[in-house]
Amino acid sequence: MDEVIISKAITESYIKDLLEAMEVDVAIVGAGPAGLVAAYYLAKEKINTAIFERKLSIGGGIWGGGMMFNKIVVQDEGKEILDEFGIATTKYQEGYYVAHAIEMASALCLQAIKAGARIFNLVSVEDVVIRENDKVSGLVLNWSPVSTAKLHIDPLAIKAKLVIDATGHDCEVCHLVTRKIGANLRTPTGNITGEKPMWAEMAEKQVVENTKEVYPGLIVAGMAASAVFGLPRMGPIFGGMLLSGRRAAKLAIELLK
Ligand code: 48H
Repeated sequence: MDEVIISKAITESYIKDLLEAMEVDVAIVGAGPAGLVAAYYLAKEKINTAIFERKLSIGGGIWGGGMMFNKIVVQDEGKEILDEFGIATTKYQEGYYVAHAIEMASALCLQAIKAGARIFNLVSVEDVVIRENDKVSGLVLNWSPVSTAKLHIDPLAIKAKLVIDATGHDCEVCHLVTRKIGANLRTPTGNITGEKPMWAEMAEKQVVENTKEVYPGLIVAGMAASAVFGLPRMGPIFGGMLLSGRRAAKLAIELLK
């Protein structure tokens, strides 16, 4: 075995993927449950999709389950998506199913990749590109360790016809937009409203309803939608995240037409 051949194989194949992701149909920020499910449904429809994830690991908040008990609860509608991904569930009682967090994180990731989505881990989105009549038209990327190490290194940019903010509680892309261009989001105040206290049933319903295009070219999904629209939080039930991811993909497909 030749070390240089191994190194060239890694470098060339990574650069090929990155070049192919520089002009995509949909760029998703965050590889938690909402982002991964959105990527799967988009890629399944042959839509050129890339996910950028800050962390080394893929799966966002799935791994820790509820308070580090690595189990996830879903309702009937959420279970349908887990079934489609081939993730085992056990019925706890009518309308409540339990999945293993590690199986869920792994399977969502695997199925998104197998459907054709490209996932770039260790890449942070630090800004957006806004063009064409104030439309979000791309993302500004940097290696995650650049900010950790406080290095002064300029980023690179990609173009995307649509961006999905699936960054969880922090709704980072929406924050970037409001910071750069003011309170112009399609929310009642134009601003980020902030999450409300826990109310699982209401939160699960509303997060799906509020998976929307919140600014031209920018869809918000998952916990980011809860934060942006001021919805209650749901705790460790994940059906809403899966359904929100699927709705974001459906909305993106309609907008791309
Ligand atoms: C690149 C970024 C950036 C950035 C963040 O937190 P997540 O799991 O998000 P969701 O919405 O798919 O799922 C939320 C769920 O995990 C959860 O927290 C629930 C249900 N809480 C309920 C409650 O009551 O608390 O994943 C978001 C991902 C993470 O992996 C981040 O590292 C990543 O986005 N991310 N990636 N660039 N700027 N910001």
